[in-house]
Amino acid sequence: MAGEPFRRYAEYREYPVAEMQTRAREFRAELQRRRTVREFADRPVPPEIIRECLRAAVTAPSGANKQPWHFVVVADPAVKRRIRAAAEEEERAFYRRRASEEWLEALAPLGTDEQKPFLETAPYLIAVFAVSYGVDESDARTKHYYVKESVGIATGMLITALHHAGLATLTHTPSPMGFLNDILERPDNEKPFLLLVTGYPAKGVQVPDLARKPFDRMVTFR
Ligand code: IYR
Repeated sequence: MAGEPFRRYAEYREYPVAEMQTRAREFRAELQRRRTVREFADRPVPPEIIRECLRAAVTAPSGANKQPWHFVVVADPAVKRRIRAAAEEEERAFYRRRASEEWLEALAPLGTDEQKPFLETAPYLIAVFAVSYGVDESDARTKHYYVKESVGIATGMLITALHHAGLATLTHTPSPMGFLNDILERPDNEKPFLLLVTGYPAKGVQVPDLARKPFDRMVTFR
């Protein structure tokens, strides 16, 4: 069968069990400190940090290794301003008309509303696109598989990488987000997945005092 040649997985590392335990615990503690914030400082973040975190994200596993994602890093204030204006327009409709009572009630503890100043304050907006199909050299469409799962995994890895680097994020999903294709000039096969607002948290930022569900209700061992 034709295909990619195989090679030895030489970069794999096994750790002694005690070290695995320490690594697992320390990583868990590190992730436990992650909180979504909705207010960002306007302090600049070196672009190399964002680049490194994206390099981590694109190592994600994906359906048939199609890597069906595209990330657009927006730092240009004029582009951020356009994104904010378009997002706030959709959000106004959401909060005033589209959202059900139940949905608004579910959001109440988060204190969200139609104002999205962070879309201009934060130094970076990372627009994540799910690439629903590929296009080959002769302009024919090629299939992608498990696109949402793949992009979700890559986005999770990106959030983790940014947090590990010491940055805060907000997963923002204005709905619908078609305006991102227009503003960022992305083709029709790329569907906006979410906007990851990234930067330092605002000084003294407050977060809702939310509880995580009890672990044993979320995980079953048998
Ligand atoms: N997209 C809106 C509403 C919103 C929806 C969910 I589900 C959230 O977890 C948070 C917000 C907004 O960004 O305000």
